[in-house]
Amino acid sequence: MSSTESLILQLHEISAVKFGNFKLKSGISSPIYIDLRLIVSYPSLLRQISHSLISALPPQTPYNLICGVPYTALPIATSISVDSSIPMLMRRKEVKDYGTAKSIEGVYEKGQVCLIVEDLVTSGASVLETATPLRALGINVTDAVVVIDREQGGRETLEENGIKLHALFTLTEMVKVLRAKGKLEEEMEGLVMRFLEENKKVAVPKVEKVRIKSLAFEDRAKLAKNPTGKKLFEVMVKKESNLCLAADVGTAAELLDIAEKVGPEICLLKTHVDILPDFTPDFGSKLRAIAERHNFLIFEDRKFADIGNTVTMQYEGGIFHILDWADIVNAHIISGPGIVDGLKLKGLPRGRGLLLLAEMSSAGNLAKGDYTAAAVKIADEHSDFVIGFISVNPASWAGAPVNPAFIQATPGVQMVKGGDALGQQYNTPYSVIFDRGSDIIIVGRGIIKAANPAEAAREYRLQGWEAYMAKCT
Ligand code: S5P
Repeated sequence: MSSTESLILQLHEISAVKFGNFKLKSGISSPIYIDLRLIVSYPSLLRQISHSLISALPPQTPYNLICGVPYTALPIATSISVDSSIPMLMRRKEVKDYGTAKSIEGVYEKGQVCLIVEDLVTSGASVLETATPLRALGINVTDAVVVIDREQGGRETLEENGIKLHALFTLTEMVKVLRAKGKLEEEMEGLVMRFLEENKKVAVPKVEKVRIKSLAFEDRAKLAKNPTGKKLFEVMVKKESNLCLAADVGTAAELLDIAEKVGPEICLLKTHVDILPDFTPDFGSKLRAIAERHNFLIFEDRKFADIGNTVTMQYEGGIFHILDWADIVNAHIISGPGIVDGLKLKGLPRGRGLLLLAEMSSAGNLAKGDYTAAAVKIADEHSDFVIGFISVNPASWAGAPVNPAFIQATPGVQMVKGGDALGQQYNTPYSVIFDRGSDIIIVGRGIIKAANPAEAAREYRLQGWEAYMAKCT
């Protein structure tokens, strides 16, 4: 019996592979269920798997670091590291909002090569989620080794991202071995093979979608009609940053302080000026001086929503004089295109830009479908003033492709998917930029609540930029 056959039989023996009728997390029913977390209870099997994984690598495979995809592959990576005396790195799935807020733990130098270890590869997304922060730190990732390849596009997606996949066996091979060894009835084998075939087809369009190469920000800057839109693209390229800080702090003094600290990492700083109890008329000029020093733009998140005539007054008047200091403001389109005409009347002569709220990040919001499509239509009609959208999943927008001169900026971003107690919903920088097709990540509490906001901002910038780079190659 080959060592692969023996491994497959042992996995079946300990019920890490089961056949029957299982409801998967995604809601679909599956005749096969794989749970390799169980191997931590069988040390000799764990050791055997680690040895086999290393043997599965071609002899010339370069690596001097090992990193397991959290969580199932962590013990496997640890076992390989201990066995081969090659140091390991650990990726945090959730980045703490206290302490150092690092996403990679361990000692490394730029230019080292890290082998990624994973238990099961389906689309390849989880391997990429581990490769991205490593690459952002200057660590090379060229190879990944896995126990089981589900053959659902993972190999191809990883190949396109410069990662060669080495698998101990495919799911099909595993099913064939179990059938040959009498562990599986013919009928169940048929069910499983049919399920795999059908799910292969389901997975393909998703993989195709992420393959569309995005136009670089440099090229999109040339398409922008609005001077602020153009400048924002240029700042992003110059600073290698697609990070917007949502500076929702308690006072104007704190805001100016965090702007100074985080300034080098961001392309855009977003304010809610009406939450600052110590606002004074010189706030705008103070913030602009910091923005000039660190080369970022200012976005007042005023979310105008009234009729055209009213918003002209709200934009330039009152206590805040937003028009005087904010490069960019935003507006809901609930009141119709007149709101854009009103804001444009004041903003365009000053070279300002406008973002339209096409989608929102909060649970149960009504900005979807026809509403989102209406925002795109209004933007097209005012592309001299509108510079883009607040959006959540622009890759899913139906209909004609959105003009690449428009910038997509997405709130609801933290290192871990989740939410807050009041309906906010978070996605990771990678999924926002790479999967959901946005350009800018808007991050508030992920940065301002961190013990070291500048360091946290740097981590968000690196992850956001790496995901953008991955989209362009
Ligand atoms: O749909 C939206 C639109 C915006 S502009 N959802 C949002 O959360 N925002 C803003 O983004 C929100 O007002 C806040 O300033 C920021 C998100 O902050 P965080 O602390 O949840 O990251």
